Amino acid sequence: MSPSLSKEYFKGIDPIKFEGKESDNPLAFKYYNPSQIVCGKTMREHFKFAIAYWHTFCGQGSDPFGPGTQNFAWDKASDPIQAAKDKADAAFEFIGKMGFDYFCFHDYDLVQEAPTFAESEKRLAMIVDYIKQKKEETGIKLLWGTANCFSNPRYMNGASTNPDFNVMARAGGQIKLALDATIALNGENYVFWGGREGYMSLLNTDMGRELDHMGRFLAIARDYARAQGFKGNFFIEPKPMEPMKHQYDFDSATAIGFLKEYGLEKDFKINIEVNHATLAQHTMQHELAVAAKAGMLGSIDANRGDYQNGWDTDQFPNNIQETTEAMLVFLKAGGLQGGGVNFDAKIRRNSTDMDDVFHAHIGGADTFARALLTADKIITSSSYNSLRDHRYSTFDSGKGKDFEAGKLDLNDLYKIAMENGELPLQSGKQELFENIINQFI
Ligand code: XUL
Ligand code: CO
Repeated sequence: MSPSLSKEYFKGIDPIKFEGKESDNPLAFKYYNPSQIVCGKTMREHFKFAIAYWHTFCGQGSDPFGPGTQNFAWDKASDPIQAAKDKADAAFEFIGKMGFDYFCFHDYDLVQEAPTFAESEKRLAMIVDYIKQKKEETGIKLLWGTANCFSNPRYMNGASTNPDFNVMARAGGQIKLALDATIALNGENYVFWGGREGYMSLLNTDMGRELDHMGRFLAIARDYARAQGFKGNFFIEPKPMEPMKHQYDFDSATAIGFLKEYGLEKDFKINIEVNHATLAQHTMQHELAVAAKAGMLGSIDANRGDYQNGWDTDQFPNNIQETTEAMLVFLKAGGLQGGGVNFDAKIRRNSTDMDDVFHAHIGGADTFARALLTADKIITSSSYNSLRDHRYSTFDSGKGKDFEAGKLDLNDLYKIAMENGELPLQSGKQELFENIINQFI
């Protein structure tokens, strides 16, 4: 069946439009107005919202206590290629109706992995051709591709860090094909999430050797993609744990240190996920600030955790306060380098109506839009920036300025300390800063 003759899966749902915050239409954006300019760019350009193929079109809602609850109309064909085409039809219909421009995928989200590697390669080539046509028809683009090197039992001891060379080589073969697919689909970026790159027990693990293998593996993956003409960014997506007890890409700071140690910092940036940040005992804004400081703020996987549960619940974003604080860092950094905001989030197991996934993405987009508008107002019409700058004003002139310019040594500090005597306390004014955020929400 040619893409243009495909059937409608989300019947009765029209394209989602911006209607403003007075609208009572649940299937309309209240804050996300794609063409509205904020801080010099349209919201559409700031965010580059993307749909995560795995959650929205593959995730059936199973949990450790029961099977999936979703009954996807595109998941009926017994032939894997037909099933993959049906899923692509549903995906492009959904993305188009949301008015988003991008999607993200793992290789085996697009089509089911085959019993042999050779057959998997054929299946991927077929579905990539089909999706290429869908992209051309709709103008929808690929934000990033990746490889699922964590679900298949062969990767239970890791992929690029597997102690068995042959398993590592298999991961290399798989990532070559995922890079080929990403390049064929004009992907703007490529992600590495090291789901099983880490350990369950340090007792049976040679951590130094595994890290060296991972560094070498990422370098040859980059070299391959560059040789094929790929100009986009590579992203590392940090996560501290789950599924492993300890994952090597623990958080932004750890991943940046790793990239610098292995000479990968020119090609790689960071893809920061909210729920991964909170699992690492950080806030999202902390992770964004760390990546921005290193010039490596690449992309965002948008979702949220649960305050009471300590695992990766991947809920849709809805916390305006937290997202506003994240958008303050985002705007200060000048936005994302090459990436976008990918909804790596899933509806709850008991959300089983066809419209639930629309409510979820509308809510996520509105949360980011409202937070961006609020952060912009805080920056342009409050004392927030000047209050923060004022805390550092002693470095703007005199000896403080000399220190920043590298002109003072420790003896100079000793002399200044002697001359100054005891110093008055300077308040951090945290509560005032917190009140400014609330005032503008
Ligand atoms: C897992 C996760 C992944 C990556 C891509 O927690 O976030 O879906 O985003 O492999
Ligand atoms: Co993610």
